[in-house]
Amino acid sequence: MHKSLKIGLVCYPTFGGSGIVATELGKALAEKGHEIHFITYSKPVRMEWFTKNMYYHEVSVSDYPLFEYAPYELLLSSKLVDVAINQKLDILHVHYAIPHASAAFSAQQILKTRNIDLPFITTLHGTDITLLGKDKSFQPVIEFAINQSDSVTAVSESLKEDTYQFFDIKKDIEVIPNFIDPSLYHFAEDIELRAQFAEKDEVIITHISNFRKVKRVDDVIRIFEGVQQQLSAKLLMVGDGPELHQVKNLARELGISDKVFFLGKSKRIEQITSISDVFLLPSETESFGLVALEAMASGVAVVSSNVGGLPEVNKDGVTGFLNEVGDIEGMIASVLTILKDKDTLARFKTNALEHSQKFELNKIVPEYENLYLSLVKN
Ligand code: GMT
Repeated sequence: MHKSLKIGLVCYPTFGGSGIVATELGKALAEKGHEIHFITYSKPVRMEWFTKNMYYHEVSVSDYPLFEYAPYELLLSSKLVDVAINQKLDILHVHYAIPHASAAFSAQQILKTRNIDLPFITTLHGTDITLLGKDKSFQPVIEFAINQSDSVTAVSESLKEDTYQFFDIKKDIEVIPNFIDPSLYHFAEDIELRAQFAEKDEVIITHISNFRKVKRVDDVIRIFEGVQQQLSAKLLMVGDGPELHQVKNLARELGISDKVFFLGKSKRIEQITSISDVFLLPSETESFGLVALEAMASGVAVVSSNVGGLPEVNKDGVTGFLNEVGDIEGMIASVLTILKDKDTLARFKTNALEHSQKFELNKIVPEYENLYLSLVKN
């Protein structure tokens, strides 16, 4: 039995993949007997009301007339100091570099003046490097905070390479991929739910995201438009975000809105993936694509772009297909190939499920645990 640790976890508590990874990691570690302290501005969406060994500390962002923008990073650093002292944290693990890594560094320095040594790990998730991080307005601070971290992990080989390319990084970056809890996805197909959207002989195509530009949700609609000309199909669009309004209009303009269901945000995406045949993820950039892995764990074939970490998750011609970003015609052809007959679809679905097993929680969580143990002094 490993030493049980008191671990502070910092993340974005919303529907984004980094917050989901952090929350699922916290749950798995709590289950293994570690004490987990989430420190963030609201309760992580996947955190249950009360789970043994799991605690939540809110960073309250107060209004003060002088501030046009509340200084979240300072408030977070102060909270980290407070939680580290009062809960006697052994280690801090921050998910998403901006602004969590620099807040952790500043908390670490403050704690040093009180003779407390608190190592911190930064996990890079994607847009903190590929979109925001390399922006000149963040770059110097992010580079510094990554280099000051006691350990740095990235969620794919591709993100690791991008980080070395965009920044002057002096540290080794360890790749620890996203993971899934397989027990969540062994969910029998919900026949009644399926019947709400599609006839027996129709296929269901699904997309789940935060509907940001980077997800290219327009492409999802256009791909579906091409597919439904060839066979009877329905499209489920799950999530919410800045592009939602525009993409609903596009479905109307293309005359397919009766075949497209916009379902909003969902905490239980496994119910939706359990009734899906093909998952679409045509993103502009994607460091890993957790949502594609979640779909695969439900036995859903994936058609995605070939960027970032997606080729590490979706195996071309095996678990689905990879096409160039923006290659709508190519993606239509890929979906049609998967759906060409029942046996082909079944083969892709089985392969997707099998490949997802490489990323099961019991294989990945010990990698984080070993990293913590290597940094914590007795
Ligand atoms: O995909 C998003 O826009 C959300 C973002 C996040 O940080 O919450 O997701 C990133 O982290 C996930 C978890 O590591 C990865 O699976 C996603 O691929 C990555 N998104 C991008 O790189 C665009």
